[in-house]
Amino acid sequence: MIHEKYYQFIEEQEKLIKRKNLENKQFYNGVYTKFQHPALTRHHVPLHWRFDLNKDTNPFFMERLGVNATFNPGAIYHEGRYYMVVRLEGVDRKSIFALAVSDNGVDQFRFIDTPLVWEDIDQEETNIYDMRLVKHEDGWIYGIYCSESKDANADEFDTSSAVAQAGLVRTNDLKNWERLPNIKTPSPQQRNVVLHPEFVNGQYAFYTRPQDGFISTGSGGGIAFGLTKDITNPIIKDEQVIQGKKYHTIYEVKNGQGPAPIKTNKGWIHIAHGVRNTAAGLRYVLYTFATSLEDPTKLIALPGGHFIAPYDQERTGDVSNVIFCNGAVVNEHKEVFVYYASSDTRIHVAKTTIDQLVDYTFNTPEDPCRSLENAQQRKDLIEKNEALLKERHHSSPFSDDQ
Ligand code: M1P
Repeated sequence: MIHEKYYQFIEEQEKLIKRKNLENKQFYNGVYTKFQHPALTRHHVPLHWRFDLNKDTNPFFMERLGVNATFNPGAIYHEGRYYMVVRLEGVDRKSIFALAVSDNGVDQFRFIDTPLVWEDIDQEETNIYDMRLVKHEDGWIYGIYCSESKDANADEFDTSSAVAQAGLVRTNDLKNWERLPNIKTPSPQQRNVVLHPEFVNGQYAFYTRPQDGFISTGSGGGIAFGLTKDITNPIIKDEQVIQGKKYHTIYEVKNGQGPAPIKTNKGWIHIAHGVRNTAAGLRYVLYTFATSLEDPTKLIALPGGHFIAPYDQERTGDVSNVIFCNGAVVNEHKEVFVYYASSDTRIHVAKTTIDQLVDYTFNTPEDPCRSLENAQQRKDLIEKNEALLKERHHSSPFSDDQ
């Protein structure tokens, strides 16, 4: 017999899932639109994924397999619908992947099917997270994710050191997934590995993030680029840093490629995360940069500062002061949906267009990286605007009508 509470809760959950997510008019920057509510939270997770519905075996209707957070989704626009492969973190700290879909990309995201599983080829793999979904020109949809294992070389008493590697799966229907071997690189640790959607010199191209430690990049760091001939045995021999970390920037501690770059007429636009240190700990924000269509290792634009940073309630959560993005999609109207998580807790969407993204990435001034030069940069803008305002002020009020 199904517990009566199920019917009560499912009604409430349906209201949440069907709620319209209107534009947040309090926020304006001309670059993208924010919305009033998160696009997806742990409260969207189906009840039968969390509760044993049977009153005989669960008389108190206890949540048997609780969900702590839903965040860092990979995303894809597929057959006219918006899909996310969500990092669903159980109360047991393990992250698993779950598919959610929406018809409009902004609201009414609904988890479907069951959490994703595939052939278990690596018994050491303990945790999986942060999938990038990439529709490659070879016809497959690839999922590249962080595959984390206990560090076998750590001392016996050290139960927290881990090794992060890049796991790889592929599908053509978002239902059946084929597990391919982990991507091998020269770096001892890898996170934020992303497949470039096109072949480069006839090879599969990846963005990597070489680093020495699990958290710290050490002597490594930066967003790097590497090639491999065989996706079924992916070995990257050389990693070339194409956009490195830099002193006194928003990516001074580390950075990482977000989703696969977006192709535009002016170049590949990348959404990445940058990390800096503060007295309150690490602060994660998003920024953009562009690489050349002819040579994807060549940086051609790097706007200064952040693109998306923690805002209002986004600032707090399990790991506060974090914005992270590993999913963005473009539809046939050239609208761009950036799916980002706040504070490792819930998922939001920011909506923009290819035109806005190009304008932002190519026309936002670079960070001169020295306060006096930054002051001069702003002074130049002010003086230019003052001259324009003065000119307008002195012209005839009827001049526009003549
Ligand atoms: O907690 C913030 C983020 O930390 C990691 O990011 P990075 O790989 O740059 O260190 C990831 O674990 C990410 O999942 C998490 O959101």
